[in-house]
Amino acid sequence: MHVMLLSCCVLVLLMPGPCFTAPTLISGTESSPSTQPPVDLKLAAKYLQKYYNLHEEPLGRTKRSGPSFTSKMKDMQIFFGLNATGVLNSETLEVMTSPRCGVPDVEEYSHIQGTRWNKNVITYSIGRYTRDLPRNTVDSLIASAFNVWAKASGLTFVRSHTNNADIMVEFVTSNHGDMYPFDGPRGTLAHAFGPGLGVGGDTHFDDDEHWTAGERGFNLFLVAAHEFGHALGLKHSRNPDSLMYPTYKSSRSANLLSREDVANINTLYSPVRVRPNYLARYGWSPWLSGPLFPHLMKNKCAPDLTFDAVSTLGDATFFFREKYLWIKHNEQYDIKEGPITNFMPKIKTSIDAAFWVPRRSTAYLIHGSKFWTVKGSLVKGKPRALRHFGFPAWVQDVDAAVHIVKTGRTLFFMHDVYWSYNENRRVMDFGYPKYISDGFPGVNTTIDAALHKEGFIYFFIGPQVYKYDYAHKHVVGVEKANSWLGC
Ligand code: NFH
Ligand code: CA
Ligand code: ZN
Ligand code: ZN
Repeated sequence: MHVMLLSCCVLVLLMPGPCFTAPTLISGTESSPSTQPPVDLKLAAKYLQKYYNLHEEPLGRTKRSGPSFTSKMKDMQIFFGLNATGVLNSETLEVMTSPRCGVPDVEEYSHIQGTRWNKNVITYSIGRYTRDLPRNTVDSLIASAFNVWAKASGLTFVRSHTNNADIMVEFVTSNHGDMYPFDGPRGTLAHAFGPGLGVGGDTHFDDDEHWTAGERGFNLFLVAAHEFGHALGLKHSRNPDSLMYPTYKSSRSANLLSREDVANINTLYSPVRVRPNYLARYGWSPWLSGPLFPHLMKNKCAPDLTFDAVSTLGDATFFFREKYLWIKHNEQYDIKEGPITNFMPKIKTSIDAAFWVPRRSTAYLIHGSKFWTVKGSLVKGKPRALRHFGFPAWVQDVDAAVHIVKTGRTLFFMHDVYWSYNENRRVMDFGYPKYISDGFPGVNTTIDAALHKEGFIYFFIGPQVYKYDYAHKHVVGVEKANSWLGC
């Protein structure tokens, strides 16, 4: 179970995202007094909407002048090192129509780094090879690419021949099992997932490219070095001299890394942060905050931390809060954390309630009137309607849910009432809803999350957890919710 769970955890935080070839031109019929053909202005507007958060005007029209358009245009020009005129010129248009990645620059570049590996020895393994080069050439180009980063940081890369190395290197084409199919020759050359469990760190090369060890085609060493930057947690750089610049350049100087690349890898893996559980012990610290600190990290030790949902999932306990997730493995001290989408890319929302049915090895994650099934480790298909459990139509969401193995029942909590669902017969028990205060004396408030463990139900209520003896029907203890996360 443990292993299965790990394999599900898909980390996409630093995924450069799928890239597309040149945007198609929208044929313009409108005439315009502007000196620019309207077709280009439309294209520019679309581009700025897509990558620079330019807002569309109502009725699907976007002003192609005005302060917002101009300033977004300037942002884009500054980013690409063009003259920041705010006006669409041929140079700007050329960049806009050249192929690029489908991730907004504002987001992609706004932070130097993302997550990091919490260790300095990182394993890699080469799975599927390309036929463009002999295997041992691939091996040595990949090793050299890792060496670029090893020389610049305190990191060590160790080759493994297993399929559970931190960084799995693979040559694949088009659809290859993640959500980012490759696009055939040219366009996107490769992509890598940021540090993390499962697919985290994995690096894929588009085998529809012609991979070489020299100047022709695409140089595997150069592309791999860029990808491994992502696999270590680096984002794109706006400096064309940086290896982490988003476009391929065959002519790179002998020292591949720019000063910025070196600074970024060392900021991310600075000695002070190499200590494991550093964050777990100290939580937020003023000198760690600010732009150098991964912005999505939540302070799990804030005294008033509450959870939306808590559930067992295999050998681990999952704590959901907004779009964030902490995972505590039962036998391990360290806690994995990150945006929910890092672990379950399909789930782009918060989770209201979650429960685990061990004999089906299945977790159910509820958001609003829908729920996802997580079987073993994978989020299955599309979300289904909560109605499926036999709720009356007026129940559009639930606050908490918990499955009790002994009785084969799942309890759903909503406001001050709860339902009991018979998982064996898959029907709602008769006589529900009942008042929570009747069924659970001592608990007389709305419940945020509930978890069943070793005969007790733990009710997460605000920043507290009530330990409830289910057999004897009374509260036996109260603790801080985040004491579960080692705070
Ligand atoms: C890439 N990337 O494929 C390119 N760029 O230059 N094609 C990036 C990799 C290079 C992965 O991490 C994708 O960022 C394309 C496009 C920098 C090694 C700029 C066309 C998207 C020739
Ligand atoms: Ca390609
Ligand atoms: Zn891929
Ligand atoms: Zn990249």
